[in-house]
Amino acid sequence: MIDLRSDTVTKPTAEMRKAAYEAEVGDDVYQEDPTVRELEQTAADMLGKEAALFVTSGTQGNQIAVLTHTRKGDEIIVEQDSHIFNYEGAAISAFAGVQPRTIKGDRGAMDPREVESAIQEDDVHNPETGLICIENTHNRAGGAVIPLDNMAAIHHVASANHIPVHLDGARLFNAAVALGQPVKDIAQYTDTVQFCLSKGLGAPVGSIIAGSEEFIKQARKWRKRLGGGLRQVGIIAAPGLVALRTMVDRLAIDHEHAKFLAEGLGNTKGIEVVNQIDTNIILVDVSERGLTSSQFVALLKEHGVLVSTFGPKLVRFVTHYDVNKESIGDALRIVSKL
Ligand code: TLP
Repeated sequence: MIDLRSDTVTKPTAEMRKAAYEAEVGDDVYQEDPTVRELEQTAADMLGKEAALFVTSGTQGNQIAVLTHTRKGDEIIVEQDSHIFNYEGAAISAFAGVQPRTIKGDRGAMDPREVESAIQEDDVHNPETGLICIENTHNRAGGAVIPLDNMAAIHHVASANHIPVHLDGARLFNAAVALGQPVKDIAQYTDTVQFCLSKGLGAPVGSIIAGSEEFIKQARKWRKRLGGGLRQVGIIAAPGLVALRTMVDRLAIDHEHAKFLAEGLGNTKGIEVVNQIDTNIILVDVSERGLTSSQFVALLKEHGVLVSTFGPKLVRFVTHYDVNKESIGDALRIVSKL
């Protein structure tokens, strides 16, 4: 099987498995796991934030951020196609008790003027705007990199209105590599950040959230309330450290592979690549031949290629380090034959 469903499918490297085996551990609820502490400090330094917290998943990280920043009855501004709004089981409403106000972005980037006008006025009838969320790279926009000037402008509007900005940076390192800038340069326009260790970076489990010391203190409490206070968790933090030390620069290879794959798919009759390839995600419209995305996905699966549906007409291909150029060439030959 050539698995192009997601970069979440990557398996830990030999170095990660060795690091897990050798990890020094302690009880992390007592903050006594040295490996977790090292991971959190390393991540905080990379992001230019005061503190960081290791959490079980990207979803848990985003939800802890929403819970920590907001109060029940608040409204939060999210991009219409964002992961937080579309793919987290309405957790913002189920857990934090906030309602979303959506803005349609351009390749995932919200217009700062629209963000400004979506901020609620102080009135007895209105919810309070408690948080503004940005997603970089933007998944449903096909791995689009949100430009730094856009993030700066939104952050400016947010600060002027005393509203925090949270970044869903599940694929933040893909954005940084595509921009050729350190993650710090992106994180500077946010109050808090979530990034995933278990996507393109290849670690088996976990995400990081980062922000001020005070934010992380409150976030730690929310993590515990949600049952996410883990014990000798250095075992899974150790591969995360290896991911940050060894897997960042190579994301550029995944981006090259995505361009190569998109070019081949674009030259295939009946398939239209609908996104600009900034990073590792390709979205194709398969409707021209009268196929639904589910039929297309099933057909490819029968022939050894795994991809995922992204709506009735759209199919998503994601490149990652477990799929080399040769396998991508094989996948292209299978698609064009079919
Ligand atoms: N995305 C997954 C699916 O949930 C769609 C994928 O395969 O792309 N933010 C963004 C932008 C994400 O893409 C994801 C995962 C998450 C958050 C959640 O991360 P996890 O899966 O660790 O909870």
